[in-house]
Amino acid sequence: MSVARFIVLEGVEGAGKTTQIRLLSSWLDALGVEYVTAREPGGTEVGEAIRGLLLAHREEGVPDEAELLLMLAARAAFVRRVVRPALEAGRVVLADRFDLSTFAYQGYGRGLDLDAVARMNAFATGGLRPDAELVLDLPASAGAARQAQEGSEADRIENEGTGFLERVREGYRELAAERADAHLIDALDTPEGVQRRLRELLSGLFPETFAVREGS
Ligand code: T5A
Repeated sequence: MSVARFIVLEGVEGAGKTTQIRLLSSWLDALGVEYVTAREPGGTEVGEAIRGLLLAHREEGVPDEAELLLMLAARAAFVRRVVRPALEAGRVVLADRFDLSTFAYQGYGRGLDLDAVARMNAFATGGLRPDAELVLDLPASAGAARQAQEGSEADRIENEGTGFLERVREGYRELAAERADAHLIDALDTPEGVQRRLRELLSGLFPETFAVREGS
């Protein structure tokens, strides 16, 4: 039986996705599980170039439809160049965002039609779905406060403000309630507490993948 799994971390800005992927990587190293990590938009040469286009500040702004199509163009490359090859090689993929971000940001945040987003997303992914979507949930203002404390400069999407990001958060909560593979996790806990919860969840869902390998 293949132990390859496609695991996605989701949530608003500053929810702790990067932090948790780093901690999950240490866990997988200790278990002797082979994995790759990647972020979206990004993860490939073309995806990183699109990320630069999307997150830079633009005087003219970016029409919502153009934003959606660019996110999906990056995803098409990500699926074909990173996710499918890794899964076929029997590796775990730990992704920082995937299609739930598109539903939450471009659907709930920007107000684009969710059915249209779903159709175009299915074309971009070729129907590939994550095995688990771990949604780190916290008020958008708390995520923004973490980022402010970090001192990082806000990108174009973060600059949309807390009203936009609260719609995104509500979107995540609704989507997580609808999707069987999505799990809502309280991200206000400490990084260690969140990590403990994620490990428990993954070990329970996929015991054959997240178990100690012989020789490790
Ligand atoms: N986007 C993306 C779309 O609109 N549509 C799409 O389809 C896709 C794929 C990507 C942007 O693109 C948008 C969404 C985004 O706007 P990004 O940089 O990948 O941008 O996403 P961000 O969420 O902005 O990434 P961040 O790195 O800022 O947030 P993280 O990864 O969630 O948070 P992290 O781990 O970097 O932590 C942030 C700070 O909080 C601290 C950390 O030390 C750090 O300082 N922290 C905690 N503090 C207290 N308690 C905890 N539990 C903490 N966990 C972390």
